[in-house]
Amino acid sequence: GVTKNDQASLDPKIVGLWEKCAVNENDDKENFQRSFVRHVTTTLARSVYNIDNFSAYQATAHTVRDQLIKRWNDTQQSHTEADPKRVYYLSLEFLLGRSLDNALLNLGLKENFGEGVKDLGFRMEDILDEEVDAALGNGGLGRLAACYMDSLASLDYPAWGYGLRYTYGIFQQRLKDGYQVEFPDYWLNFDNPWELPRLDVVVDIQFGGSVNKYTDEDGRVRHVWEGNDVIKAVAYDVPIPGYGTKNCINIRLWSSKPKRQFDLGRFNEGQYEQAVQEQMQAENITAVLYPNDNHMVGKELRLKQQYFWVAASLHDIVRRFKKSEKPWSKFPDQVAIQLNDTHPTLAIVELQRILVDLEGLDWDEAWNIVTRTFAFTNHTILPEAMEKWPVPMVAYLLPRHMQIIFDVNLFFLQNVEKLFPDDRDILAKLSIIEEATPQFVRMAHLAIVGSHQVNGVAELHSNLIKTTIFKDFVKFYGSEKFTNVTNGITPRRWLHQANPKLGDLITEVIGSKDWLKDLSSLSKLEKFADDKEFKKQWVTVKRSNKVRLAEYIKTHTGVVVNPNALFDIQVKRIHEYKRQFMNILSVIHRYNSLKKMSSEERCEVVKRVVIFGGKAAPGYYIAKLVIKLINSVAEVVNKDESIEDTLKVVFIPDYNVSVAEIIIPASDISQHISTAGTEASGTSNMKFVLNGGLILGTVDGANIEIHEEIGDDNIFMFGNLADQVEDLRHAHRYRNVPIDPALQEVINDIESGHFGDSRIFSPLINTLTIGKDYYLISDDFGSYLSAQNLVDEAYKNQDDWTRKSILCTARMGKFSSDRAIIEYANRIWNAKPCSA
Ligand code: T68
Repeated sequence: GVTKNDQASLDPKIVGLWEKCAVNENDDKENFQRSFVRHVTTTLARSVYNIDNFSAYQATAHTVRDQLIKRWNDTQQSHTEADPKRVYYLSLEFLLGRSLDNALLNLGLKENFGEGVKDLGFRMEDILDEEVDAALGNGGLGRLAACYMDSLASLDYPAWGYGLRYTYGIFQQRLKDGYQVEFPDYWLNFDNPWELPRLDVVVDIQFGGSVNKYTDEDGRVRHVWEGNDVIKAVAYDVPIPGYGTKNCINIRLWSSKPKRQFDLGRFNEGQYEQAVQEQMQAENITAVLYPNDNHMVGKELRLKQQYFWVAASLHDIVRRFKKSEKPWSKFPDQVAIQLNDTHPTLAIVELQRILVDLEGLDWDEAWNIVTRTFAFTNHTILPEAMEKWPVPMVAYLLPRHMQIIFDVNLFFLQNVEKLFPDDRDILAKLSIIEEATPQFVRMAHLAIVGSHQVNGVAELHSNLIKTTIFKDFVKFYGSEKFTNVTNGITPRRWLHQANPKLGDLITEVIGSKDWLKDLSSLSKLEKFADDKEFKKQWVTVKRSNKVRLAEYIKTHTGVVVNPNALFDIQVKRIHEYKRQFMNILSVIHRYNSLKKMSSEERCEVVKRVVIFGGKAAPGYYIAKLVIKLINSVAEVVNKDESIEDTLKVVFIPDYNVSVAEIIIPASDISQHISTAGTEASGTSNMKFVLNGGLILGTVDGANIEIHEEIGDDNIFMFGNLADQVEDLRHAHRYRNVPIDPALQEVINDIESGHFGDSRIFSPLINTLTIGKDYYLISDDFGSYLSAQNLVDEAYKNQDDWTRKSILCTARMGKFSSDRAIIEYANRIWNAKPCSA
């Protein structure tokens, strides 16, 4: 039938109005100001004589929002008409950060609007600073999803993201006595101009209940799942504008609402509390983001989140496909679904259920459609991060899905048996079900079996998944099913927006802004690496970014740092495998060396500011102790006048996307020092180098490919290699490996009480001494210290350092998320751009 929309678009009067409206009316200064004032008076209902920075932010944001909505509408309309193959990126996390600056830059409005607000008595920086981050993610995985959305939009792919609209994002971190304390991130406190509520797009999601069987007219056994609990999913759309295109894509975030407001019967009986309870339970589902990265927590509510999200998204995707009236066999030609880690793996089961139970397809026909639709990205090989759900929990919440999983497993293992007759061992290893008490569903196995491609996120990582955790799957499927797509980052946010001065300098010297669309054109900078005048400008930019960070540090920690010192930065989630512990231990070593020096000797040393930042999962005791140790060391070092200002230690609280935008452009050295083989890729490493910072890193993740691109002279690599890790761990377990002597000295120093009551830190020290040093800090400590010395030496030659810095930026073309998205589109999704 004809929908409301179709009728409207047929009316020539409305078409005429729409076309007028589709013309940009707010893009010059005067139009912007008109819109600004209109939003202050109508949207905000405030007096124009009483506007503070926050209102100015809101009015500016609403003006930009109007533009976004127009582009969003045009893009979606043109996709509906062209009906191309669509890409759906399913991610439980989208770590978007702030939107205003990004939208202004991507839409090309920043200059005019900047002048517009200046005229009205505001500074654009102050306005931008009013925005709260959208922090619906933990770290790398969530930020990667956000970078990929920027690239999908900028490259005109017909793509949508699907996620959850958490009421509380990642917690806010504050420090009390050097300890992390968590505060709720109630980011929706004020209105959120970057979302479009679609209160009419609602999907009923059921849980629990039972499965009934019946035989249909054709004599086939059919299943009907009757849930006993229904919750509504309401859509909120977040427009994502591309750079240098009118294309604007969508992230659809689902929010849970109770099916009924509350139980009127109970209410009338005077049971007010129980009546409201149902509502609260429903709203619970999307209340909070789980704050663990690289760690599985088997909470029932988390499984409910996953199914709620996946079921609502698939309902939407299937509905859109059905509008085209194409046969089901065409589904994989119209739809590609990318699973961001195993979190959305139930989507595989849900699609099979829709096709078999609701649409009446044969099992095999349906399964063929399913496996041609999905592809799966793995982000870690850490065993504690592997998702597995107890079979009883899945069976209770999703009884029909549990049956389907058992059937998928049965047919899969029958095929395995055909290829490897009499090999009981490989059946147990490949099974989707782990045979323990209780049984578990291994989500990664389900994701592999239900997808046509599986990818890792950097070369080393993609090789490791083929030789370690998934090696038996390679035996069965062959290695073609497994591939690599090295991660990337968007140069729009991470250079153009975060480092405008460097962006302008680059544009000026290479004579165009092409690099924003084609990052490989940064190679044009190479020939200026020895240009005296250019180097001077390069240094000036870095210096001003360091001043900006020094001011931020002063405001947020009270510590005064010298912008002429070497800024040495490690910012990322606090995790044992990332080894912030090793970093702070080396800081203690440095401090002790400085104390032993004469003041003449100290004159010769390179001054350092060692900067840390990052959140620890609230339940991760050891990670929280690392934060405490860093702060205890900082307290002693920073007030020790005897070392003058040769060393300062800073812990920046509440590291998030917008803080990263200040920190990253200011680095001289950043540290990416995970135990080899543990960091799947890392993406901040790319951001630092793109901004002309050098890396001190291990031979791990994307560090290896960065090294390949920028060359030996421009990176400091150290430590044991991934293929040595197993033997080293074995040695720690079964032999008494002596601790590195320099490390032992540092341990003694902590134990002497130099940094406060040493008993606090003994659980941490124990990870090295009686805990088998699982992350091999002792094994890498010597080469780490040597690499640190090389950094100091290199920094003394400022001119050569600047040359290295320029070459770093010049050679980072590969790490654009545009390159990564084109690889996904060509090698995995078979999707083509479709511009509005
Ligand atoms: C990260 N993973 C990888 N996980 O650690 C990092 N996990 O090497 C890689 O660069 C990045 O993914 C992008 O590929 C994560 O960030 C999580 O945040 C996470 C969240 C929930 C559950 C498990």
